[in-house]
Amino acid sequence: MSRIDEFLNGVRTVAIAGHVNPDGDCVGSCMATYLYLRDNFPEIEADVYLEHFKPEFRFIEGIGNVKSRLLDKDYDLLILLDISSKDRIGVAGSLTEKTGKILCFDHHVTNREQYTWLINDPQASSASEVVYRYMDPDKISEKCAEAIYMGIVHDTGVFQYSCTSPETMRIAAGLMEKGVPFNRIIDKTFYQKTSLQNQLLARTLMESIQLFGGKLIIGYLKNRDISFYGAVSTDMDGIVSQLRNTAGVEVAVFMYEKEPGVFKVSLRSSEKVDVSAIAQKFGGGGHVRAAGCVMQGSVYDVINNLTLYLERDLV
Ligand SMILES: [Mn+2]
Repeated sequence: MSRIDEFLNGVRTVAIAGHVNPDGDCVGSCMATYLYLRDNFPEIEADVYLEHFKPEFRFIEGIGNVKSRLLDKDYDLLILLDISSKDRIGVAGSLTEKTGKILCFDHHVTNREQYTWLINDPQASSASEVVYRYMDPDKISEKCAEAIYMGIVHDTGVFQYSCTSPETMRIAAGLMEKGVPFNRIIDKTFYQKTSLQNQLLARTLMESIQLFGGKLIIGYLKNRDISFYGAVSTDMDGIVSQLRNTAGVEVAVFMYEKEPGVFKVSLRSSEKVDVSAIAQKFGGGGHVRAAGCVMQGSVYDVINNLTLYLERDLV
């Protein structure tokens, strides 16, 4: 099947869900799918499930209808976006057990789940790009285009990361022709930081350490610092990319202690190292150049465990 439309035969109710800590691509692809259904299939009842997201994403049409708690309801079809693995679905996770048909659009090389339909392209810039290919361009409204554009902007770091392809640019051009306010989306949702985000970034950079002749950079925030600032996970978005921007760095690691002794670890690589392979060693996943996992212990335990694997690639 080549269009979302074809998956909707006989479908009256749809649940749409992304992953925990939803990022721009997750929110963008989920909302684009929701708006595509709302605009073109008004007879279908669709609910979107997402956890807490950045307030900057609130400009997206229809986002006020997002559900953060599971409704007591059965659905004919579950559409999953950008989720990589089932245990990252969050609030709507139990729907995978009781929904007859599941359609998943993704771009994670580590996604090996079994669904009714899994459309996964690890070469694609974003889940937003993958789901776009299954939409009829003539049926994409300007509001739907805004959501897709935001998703692509976020997962490509504004068309900068190596996942950006000529196809990505052609899609973005088509969305621009729909009239999306591209400069406002890029500025307000990607570059603009709150004062708190800037402080967390500054502190992390100040205290970061470099190993292996500067090829590895590690930044971290401990639980007590995060509570001191009253920060939540989205306040730390983008820190790992800034670490990676350091001259000479091949791999950047950012970790924050989400509860005592438990770190959420983000990995980015510039050219050589496959960080998804390293994240998988610790039960995580992601992409070749951007991946993540959860690790236990002190900051130094985490660093020791990671450098064990990174040493081979960086020395
Ligand atoms: Mn994504």
